[in-house]
Parts: sequence; structure tokens; C-alpha cells
Amino acid sequence: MGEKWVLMKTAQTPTNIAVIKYWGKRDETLILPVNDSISVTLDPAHLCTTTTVAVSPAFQQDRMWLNGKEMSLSGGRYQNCLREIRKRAREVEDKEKGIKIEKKDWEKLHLHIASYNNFPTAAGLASSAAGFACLVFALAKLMNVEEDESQLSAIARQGSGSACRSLFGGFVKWIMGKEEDGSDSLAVQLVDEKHWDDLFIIIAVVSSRQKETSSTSGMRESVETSLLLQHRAKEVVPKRTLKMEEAIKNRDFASFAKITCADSNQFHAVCLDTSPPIFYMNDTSHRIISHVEKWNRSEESPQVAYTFDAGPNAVLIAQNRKAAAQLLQRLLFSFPPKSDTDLDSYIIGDKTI
Ligand code: 2P0
Repeated sequence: MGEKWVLMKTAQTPTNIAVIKYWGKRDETLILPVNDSISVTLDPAHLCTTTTVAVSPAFQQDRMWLNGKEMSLSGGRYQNCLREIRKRAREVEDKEKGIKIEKKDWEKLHLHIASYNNFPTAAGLASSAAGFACLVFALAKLMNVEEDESQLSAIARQGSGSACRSLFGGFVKWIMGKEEDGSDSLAVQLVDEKHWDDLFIIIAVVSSRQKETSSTSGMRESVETSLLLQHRAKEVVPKRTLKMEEAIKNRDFASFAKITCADSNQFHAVCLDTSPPIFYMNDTSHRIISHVEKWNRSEESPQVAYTFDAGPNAVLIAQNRKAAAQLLQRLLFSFPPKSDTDLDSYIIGDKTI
């Protein structure tokens, strides 16, 4: 091998929004959850991470830049992902460039990684989900890894739990698994993105500031102190997951909305049941919930589902385009952006208003 070449691959991965939430680990190092979760992957054009990975004999060490700023790769999560993917690297040949990397070369070659998010990092918009999924997928392409998306999801999971669900489009289930080594804790696609394509998602960015309690430490405290979490993981989620799968399969929006809202509310109840309590939602988030609940009750069947992750931003899933237009009209009237309602903006498809 000469010293002058660089081989690169780029991947783009959308974020996902859980409709049955993951909250709590049974193994912190392997990132094994206490319950199954289900999510919807957003359209790849929006809220996504783009990652370019490069390899060259000229690189002296592994390095990574996030949104143009260099960051450390020394953390266990990055190291675990890099180790697992390197283990599976195979021979790569680019005849045009005259490059041949043998399987054994990957151990001594270093990587440069450049990653961009097109949405606020760590504001409860699941940036780590898209980030680790994209990193693992891009590296798998670069290193000619044979494993399928589900097997790759078990590697992405070791970067960030929710990342395993971003390897697929459509609706995705993260099966918690039973094995101690985590080999069966992986994501599977329930239905693809075409199955229910009239759903319309609007995100109300209540605040784009960084959240105070990270998901990782928040869920650790919940596992240690919340009795509600135990009940949720053992009794509630197993039944709810089956009902949600049924609702998704049948495109039954009424049932889908009911379960989605209930699960978001229970996740935030677990946060309140944690000692000391964790407050991810704020007054504006609560007012959005009241507004949607009131509207849904005034109609024959629910028009919109809401769900909130580890932050105050509302993810609103409308039944169809017409419901989304009505929702937007209502939101803009009651929660105008950049006003004293403390709401930053709305993200609708590829537009921010
Ligand atoms: C989810 N969240 O299912 C839940 C709902 C936030 C609320 O997954 O420690 O960033 O990296 O595994 O994946 C956020 O947790 O946590 C999350 P780690 P992650 O989407």
C-alpha cells in the first residue's frame, strides 16, 4: 500500500421518535434495556445526521469532528462501536484507485470521521440516535461489512440505545432480548415507510437549549429509585407493545394515538417518580398537551398524537395532511413562535418556521 490514498464513504441517517419509550437499562455497558420499544423513523431528508468516514495510511490516529468541532473518541461507547465494527471488517479493493486493504490491515489503519446534524444537538431531538446509527452504517460500508441492518443495529445500540432503531425506515421495534451478552437485543422493521405514509409529523421546538439531565443519567436514576418504572417495564409495556403493533399493522389511528399519548405520559410520570424528580417538559409542553387533548375530545376520533422525549419539545403526529394543516393553524394561533409562550420554532417537513 502506498501512503497517499484516502478512501471515503458517506451515509445519511434520520432520527427516530419513540411511540413506546425506552427508559431504563439492565446493563449499562452493553446498553440493554428493561423493556421493548417502538419508534417511527423520520423522513431521511429532515432531522438527520450525515457522516463521512475516511481511511488512509497517512492518518496517525482515529479522530472525529461533530458539526465541524473536533471531539474526543476516547469514550467507551465510541470505542465499543469501533471495536465491534473493526472485528467484522473485510477485504476492500478499489481497482480504479489502485487500493487494496486486506482484512488484517484494518487493525492498524486509522479513521477520520466527520459528522453533521441538521437539527439542535442534545435538545431532546434524539441526536445520538441518528449519530451512532449513521456512524456504524458508514463504517460498515467503508469496511465492506457483511452483517445485515439488524446485526448492525446491535452494534449501534452500544453507542446509544435509541440508535439501533434508526437503521431502518418506517416503524421499528427494538426487541430487548434475553441474552446476557446482548446478542439478541436488536432492532427489527415492523413495517416500511410506505405502509402508513399519510401520517404527518410536526415538531414544536419549545426550546432548542441543551437539556439539564442527560437521558443516560436520568434513566439510571429512574432504574435506581422509581417503583413505577418496575411496574411499567414488567406489566405495562409488554401488553402495550402488542396493541401498538396491531394498531400500526391496521393503520388504526385512534388506537395508535391513544397508546402513543399514554406512553409518553407514563414515561414522564416515571421521571417524576424518580428521586430527585426529573422535569423534562415545561409549562408550554403541558399547555400543548392540554390543547391537543381538548381538540381530540371535540372530534369524533383523535386527529393528532403527541409524544415528548427527554426534553420539552413536542412531536405531534397528525393522522393526515388535512389534520396537520388544522393542527398547524391552531398551534400558530395559540403558540406563536418567538413569543412569550417560550416556543422557538416549528419543524414541518423540510421547513422551520
Ligand atoms: C426513546 N429516549 O425511546 C427514549 C424516550 C428518550 C425518551 O432513547 O443512554 O440517548 O444513549 O442509551 O438512547 C434517549 O436515550 O440513551 C431515549 P442512551 P438514549 O427514544
